[in-house]
Amino acid sequence: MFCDQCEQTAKGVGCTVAGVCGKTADVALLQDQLTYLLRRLAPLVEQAREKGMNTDVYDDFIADTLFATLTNVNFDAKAIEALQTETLLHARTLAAQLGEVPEDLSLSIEEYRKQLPESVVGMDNFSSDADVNSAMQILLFGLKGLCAYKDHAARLGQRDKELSSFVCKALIAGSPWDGAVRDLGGWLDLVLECGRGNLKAMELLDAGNTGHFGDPVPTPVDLGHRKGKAILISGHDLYDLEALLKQTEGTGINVYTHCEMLPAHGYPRLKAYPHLAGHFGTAWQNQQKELPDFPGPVLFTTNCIQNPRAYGDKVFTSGNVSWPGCTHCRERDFSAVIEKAKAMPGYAEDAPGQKILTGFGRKTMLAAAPAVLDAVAQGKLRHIFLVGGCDGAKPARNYYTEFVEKTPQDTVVLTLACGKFRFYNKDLGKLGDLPRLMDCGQCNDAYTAIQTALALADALKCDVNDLPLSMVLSWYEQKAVAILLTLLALGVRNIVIGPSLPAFVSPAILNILVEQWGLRLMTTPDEDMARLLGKK
Ligand code: FSO
Ligand code: SF4
Repeated sequence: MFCDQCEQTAKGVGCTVAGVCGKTADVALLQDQLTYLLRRLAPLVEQAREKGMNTDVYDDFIADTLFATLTNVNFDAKAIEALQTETLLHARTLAAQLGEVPEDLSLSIEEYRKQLPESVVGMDNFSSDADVNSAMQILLFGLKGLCAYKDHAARLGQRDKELSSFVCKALIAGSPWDGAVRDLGGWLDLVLECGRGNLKAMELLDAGNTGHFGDPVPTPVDLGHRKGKAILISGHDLYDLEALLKQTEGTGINVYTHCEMLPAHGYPRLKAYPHLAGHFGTAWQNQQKELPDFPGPVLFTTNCIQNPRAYGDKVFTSGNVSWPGCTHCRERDFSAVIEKAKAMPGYAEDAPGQKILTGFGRKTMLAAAPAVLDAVAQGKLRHIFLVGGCDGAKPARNYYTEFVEKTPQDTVVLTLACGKFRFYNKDLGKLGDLPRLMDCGQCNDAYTAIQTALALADALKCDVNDLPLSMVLSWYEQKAVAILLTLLALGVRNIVIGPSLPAFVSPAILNILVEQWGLRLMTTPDEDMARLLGKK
């Protein structure tokens, strides 16, 4: 196997024996084959689109299936094999509808696998040019992140033809079905197009989430618990959470959020359920330590799942997530989770805990923009930091805790995604009426931060890079890659990233990112803070 798609890749180079994440070599190969099969399907979908056929089913399938290859999503060989078979069947059906009978599509899935080229493995040898290869990897990993958001948006009824067409175009690029010849510049153009596409995907998801669940409002969330049976829900799928809340209504079971589900508490339609009781635990990488203490079942709706070795019997999955041996819930039927909750002890006593705030969504942030501008004009607000992104296991990520702790009193911190768990329960106080720490939501809510920054720049009639605003980002998996590409495509400069640089970025491409975008690897909180505040 060869996989270098996430930040914890072995030795900072690539996982070759087994994934640090727990992915086996068998599953890694099946996922690479699946990506190849999606590349095979993509040109057929494009042809169908050009002929005016409705391709929604295939477009949704592609995004959903590529999502299954993201880090910490699907570890189940059987589930990936089933997706391979489905992809081949889709390609066969579509080819027939288009009046084609390509030889390869008449093969069985077992025969198809046997005739695949060696370069299928890990995308590490798609091109002999190291920089082109790097750009191809950046494109694929950014595309995976984009597809995760596109998939969530489609579940909420939000689709965009142009975006679906880009996904196919990006899958075809560099595949045997690609007629184009590109130099490095051509590949980098596609990479930036992926960033723009991801902005669209996040916009669709924002429209889907706010259209269905209402606009998030600042909401206190209890880190304690209530007496009674309990279910913990993790991942990013708010639609699954709503279904679980409906199905547990009147049962006496309380529902608690975990990790990236925390911002769900800010959505009016979700917080209206009185049994959405609170939040349990911190970021994904602590789950093996924390989840055994939860007295009920745990439902994973998206990444990040880890090997539930000591508590697999109480772990349930939905959507794209799968772990061998854990019960998978289909069609949002969570009756198995509910039965498990009834059989488990739950909490014996009420134990209210610390209250933290979430829900600083797009509308709330945009409504606060005049107050922010006023505070800037009066010299009361010196700087805005966006400190967000993914959390992870590396001790170097303490940087983010320290950075936030060291932000001066005349600055505010916006945050999003699971990286916030490094400091989410810190009381940073207030600046005027504004809390100094504002949680804008999940990783996809980078859209909120972007819209807020653009609105501030618009009001001040300046470039977004001239705002007193800095982005200090942490990355782990492919959604973070997609968000970074979006920021680069928008021309956002001087972003600080950490804890380490992606293994799949070649020195020459890194040089371009540094020269043209001023991208920097984090140093120390003190040094970066001083530089970002213009003191150095
Ligand atoms: Fe985190 Fe995992 Fe949301 Fe990621 S839980 S690491 S960027 O999946 O998506 O922030
Ligand atoms: Fe390794 Fe990350 Fe790939 Fe898992 S997803 S195999 S940890 S590079």
